[in-house]
Amino acid sequence: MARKKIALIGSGMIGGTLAHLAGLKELGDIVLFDIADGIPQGKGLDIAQSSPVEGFNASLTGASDYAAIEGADVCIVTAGVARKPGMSRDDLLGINLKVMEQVGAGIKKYAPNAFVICITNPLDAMVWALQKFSGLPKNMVVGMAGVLDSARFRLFLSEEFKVSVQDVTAFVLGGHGDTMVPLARYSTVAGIPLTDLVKMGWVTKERLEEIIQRTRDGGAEIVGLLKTGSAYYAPAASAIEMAESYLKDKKRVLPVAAHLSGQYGVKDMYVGVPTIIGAGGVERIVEIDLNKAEQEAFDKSVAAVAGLCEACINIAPALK
Ligand code: A3D
Repeated sequence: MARKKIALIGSGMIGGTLAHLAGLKELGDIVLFDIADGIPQGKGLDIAQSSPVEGFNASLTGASDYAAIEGADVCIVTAGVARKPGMSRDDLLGINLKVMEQVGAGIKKYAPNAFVICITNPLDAMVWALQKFSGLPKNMVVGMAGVLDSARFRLFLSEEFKVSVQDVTAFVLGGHGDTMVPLARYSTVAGIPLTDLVKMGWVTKERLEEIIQRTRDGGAEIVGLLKTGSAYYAPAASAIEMAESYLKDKKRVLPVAAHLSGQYGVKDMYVGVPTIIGAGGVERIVEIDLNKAEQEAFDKSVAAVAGLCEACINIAPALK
């Protein structure tokens, strides 16, 4: 069987890390793409030169022409700019929306059968626009955010409880970051819900709230430390987990920004929900009952995403 082909559109900090991880895990041959000519070629060559040492088999090439992504099985999109001081969220949205238009056209032309994972921010709006610009089936275009948000939550919980990260599961819904909705009664330590752990005296409600807030602010905490950029190791690892579930038909249950067509009462928007990712892309959206407080938090999150989509439509009316 021929190797799978993975196209990384955007070869910056996350793109380079994705290439390294995809190589180490032998997910397939890797094409790095970027408009900054030389960067994808240089990173590809550098990582390829690590393959004899690490002992993995994968070809890594770099390109600044979309023809190079032809026939890709997976495309992971990080192209765009990050917010710089003095730049409003709308400024960023306008710039990255144009990038999504170009990327969408490239994928439509050269990789129409790919499973597409968008990481570019503002995530929930960019993945929505990318699906429309590319015209790919909605179950084949997703956004990465929930895996990262829940990984951050799991890490902080494991540190709090002094248990292995492997025994902590977290359930998050909603938009990325600020409006993320962690569901304590579905997040567990070895199957014991956080709500029970509060009753058992493992953690107070107030301390749990602090951990949740740190998770929401997880991206900003890293930007504050790095000063010149945002997180890239954990975002890349999260997207690779999603790509692997698709490529190996693992049917992992993962929180992703998925297209909703009525689920959770939401129509034609991308919002973070639990999904099953397998060879059919998003094979199922897992719908759970929300209590009043959870529903309110989810509605607030959906309203924030809707606001971003409206802003996109104002810039590019064709998205309507
Ligand atoms: P960075 O290192 O700046 O890489 C972005 C790359 O995109 C650069 O190499 C650019 O040259 C390239 N690029 C710009 N415009 C285009 C274009 N039109 N076509 C092709 N390539 C282009 O950023 P990064 O890798 O650190 O982050 C990438 C994106 O991910 C940003 O939008 C971040 O805000 C976002 N991000 C999202 C999360 C989520 O959890 C959703 C987490 C971390 C970062």
